[in-house]
Amino acid sequence: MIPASSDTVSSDTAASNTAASNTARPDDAGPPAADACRALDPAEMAEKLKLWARELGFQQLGITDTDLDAHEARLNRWLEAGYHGDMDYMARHGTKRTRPAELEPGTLRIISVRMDYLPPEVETTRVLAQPERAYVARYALGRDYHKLIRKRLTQLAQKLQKEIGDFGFRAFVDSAPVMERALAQKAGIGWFGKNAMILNPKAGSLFFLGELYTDLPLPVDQPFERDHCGKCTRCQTWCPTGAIVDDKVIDARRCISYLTIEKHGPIPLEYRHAMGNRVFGCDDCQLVCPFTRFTRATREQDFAPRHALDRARLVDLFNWSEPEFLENTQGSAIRRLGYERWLRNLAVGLGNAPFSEEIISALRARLAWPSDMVREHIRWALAEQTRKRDEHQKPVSAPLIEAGFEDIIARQPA
Ligand code: B12
Ligand code: SF4
Ligand code: SF4
Repeated sequence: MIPASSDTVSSDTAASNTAASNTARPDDAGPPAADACRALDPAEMAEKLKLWARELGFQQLGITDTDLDAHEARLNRWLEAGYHGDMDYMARHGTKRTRPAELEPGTLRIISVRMDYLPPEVETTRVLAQPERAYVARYALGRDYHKLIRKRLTQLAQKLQKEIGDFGFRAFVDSAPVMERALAQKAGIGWFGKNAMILNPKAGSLFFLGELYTDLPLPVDQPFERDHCGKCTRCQTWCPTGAIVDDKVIDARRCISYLTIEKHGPIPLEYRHAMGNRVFGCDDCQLVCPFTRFTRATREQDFAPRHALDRARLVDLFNWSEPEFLENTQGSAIRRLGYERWLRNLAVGLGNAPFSEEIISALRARLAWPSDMVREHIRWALAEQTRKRDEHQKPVSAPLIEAGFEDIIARQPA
């Protein structure tokens, strides 16, 4: 295992999260793990890891090898189709993403973990149905997950080191060229849904994934082979922007998550109405999924909503000054968006909200904002608002609820 280096940075949302924990094997540390005489045999190590993972707040742990050949071909097709849009980091790392030992020399096994994130009592479809409120993807309501999960993964590896001595490992969450979903499926965590999410039949898909790359010759788990989607196509037919272009294939350029979090320039006009009140990420293809009803609430305090982000009014968030934005999003994944794109996204939400004088005043108050991009989105929103005023405001529609999708109020973990 090598120390963290800059080439592991993949996403612009990862800048502060790339320094994965690393216990490098010193040159004189003796024979590699595979040959060492250990206090536990590999099967016992795997058993202990599963037990400790639970104690550390993970809901699942699986182990797999480094063979991602089938996924390399799929990733290449996805990139060739241009589905990554402006996410250059997805194409930047050559074969490091699909060949784990090229990213971390010596890697033999990957330990994949799942951590559920929906806080208890947090509403989902009910907020989507109130177009004057902001919908923030439920993974981003609390503190940024990267640090928390990486720390727990490191603790997990260190626990094993205490028992068996030194070995090489490196922890990853989201921010490096790692095929997290493919590894999770191979490690038995869940199957690839038509919405491209990893789903578990007992837990849905509202969870994060994380990995430990290691040089330990651990026994591998069975891949999750069964596809539970069957004939269901709810996610595909529901996706507001038609981003699920094929079974398990997302054209990111159409995905609201990409448009609101990853995209830097203006949001294309064709998607603005479909965005509704989704101002940071999108959960629709999970909310309509029948397996989401099995979601269990997280116990992690870090994931609890901050600043009422689970039910805030769009106009209140739009009125945050830049210092307020920086203060209120400290330690949150939202902060990396930056204030300009925050205003951009909220302006779209306000344009989609029912007519209100308060909204018109808030938008007008920012018409002189220095960024061309923000001003253009504000002008669009004002035009939408005045059109609605002139049309005598149509009744507000609550499509998800009208279509019979109930809110998931996650239950406490068993
Ligand atoms: C880039 C990225 C995005 C992009 C592109 C999404 C995408 N589908 O690729 C955007 C910004 C749109 C995005 C959105 C979201 N993301 Co994202 N994202 C990533 C990231 C950084 C890379 C994903 C990637 O490699 N894409 C490349 C494509 C080619 O891979 P793929 O979509 O997984 O495609 C695979 C399938 O198509 C599969 N496949 C195709 N055909 C077949 C056939 C068979 C038989 C099989 C088995 C497989 C298979 O093979 C492909 C290659 O493995 C990962 C973190 C990471 N480093 O892995 C997080 C990650 C995938 N994202 C995550 C989350 C939570 C989200 C959002 C829910 C956030 C939100 N609420 O807004 C949405 C969901 C959108 C969606 N439905 O995918 C989680 C997913 C957790 C889970 N349970 O699956 C991850 C793993 C981050 C994490 N550490 O938790 N994301
Ligand atoms: S996250 Fe939203 S926009 Fe993206 S694929 Fe899922 S439903 Fe469609
Ligand atoms: S909504 Fe249906 S098709 Fe989509 S992931 Fe869930 S089960 Fe599969």
